[in-house]
Amino acid sequence: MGAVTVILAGCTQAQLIGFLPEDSVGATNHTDRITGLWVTSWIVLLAVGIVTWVLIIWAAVVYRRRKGQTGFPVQLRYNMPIEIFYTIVPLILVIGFFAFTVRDQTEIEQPIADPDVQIEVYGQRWSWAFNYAHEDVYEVGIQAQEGESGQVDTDQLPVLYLPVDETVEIKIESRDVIHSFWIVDFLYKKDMIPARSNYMYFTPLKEGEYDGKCAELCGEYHSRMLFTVKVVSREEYDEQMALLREKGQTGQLDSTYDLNQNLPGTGATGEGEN
Ligand SMILES: [Cu+2]
Repeated sequence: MGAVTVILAGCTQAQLIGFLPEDSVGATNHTDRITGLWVTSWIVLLAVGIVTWVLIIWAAVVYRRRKGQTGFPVQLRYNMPIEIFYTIVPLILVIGFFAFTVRDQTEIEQPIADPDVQIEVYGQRWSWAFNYAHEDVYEVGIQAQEGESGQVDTDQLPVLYLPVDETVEIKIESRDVIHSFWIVDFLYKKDMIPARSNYMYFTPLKEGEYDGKCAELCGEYHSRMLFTVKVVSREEYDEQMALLREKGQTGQLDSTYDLNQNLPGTGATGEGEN
């Protein structure tokens, strides 16, 4: 522990969070847990790496062929202590990684019974639609446009608003092919699968602007499938909802707009249609 403390004391912030994005620190109620799993895993893996590298170099140096030696060196096999060591240690590591992953995954995937904010996100080639269920308003975007310098014009990206310190449920859907809903600094993404609903639950804890993108290659303009998340105060959130209402964007953009209308269970026959 002493050695670890000394080593970590000399670390930069970037190293302490395992080179994950710095804005992710405290971004949601889950990010610290995810960073913890990531960093601890790397510390364990590096420790295993150091032991392995030292043993390789030690064996190569100490047991190298000396001048004048001929024939094979002494052949060793069935070394029980070593065989037990390299069976047990990986087993402990695998069980450990599995256990901590399950622990954190269970915590992160825990549904929120009565979320303050309920949002339905549709992925569609190549942008996003956001339905705000409680407010009964929606926003729909277009794929990223180029600004004058050829860079992405961030002002034209669709924006998802979230109120800070309130519990959020996001229902994740697709209108066409598999996309993936990823808010980079929230350190979490989830596939958007046609005819299937996935969910994400979290509480944003830090006001700010975060980048979102599609993380599943979905076609020609996949790389333009970007959005912005703005975590704002409740007042500003309500203002934005009122603004959408003023623009006439009331109601929900539901599955009526899905590309695939002939999925099993929808009652479609496929006859007389194409
Ligand atoms: Cu996509």
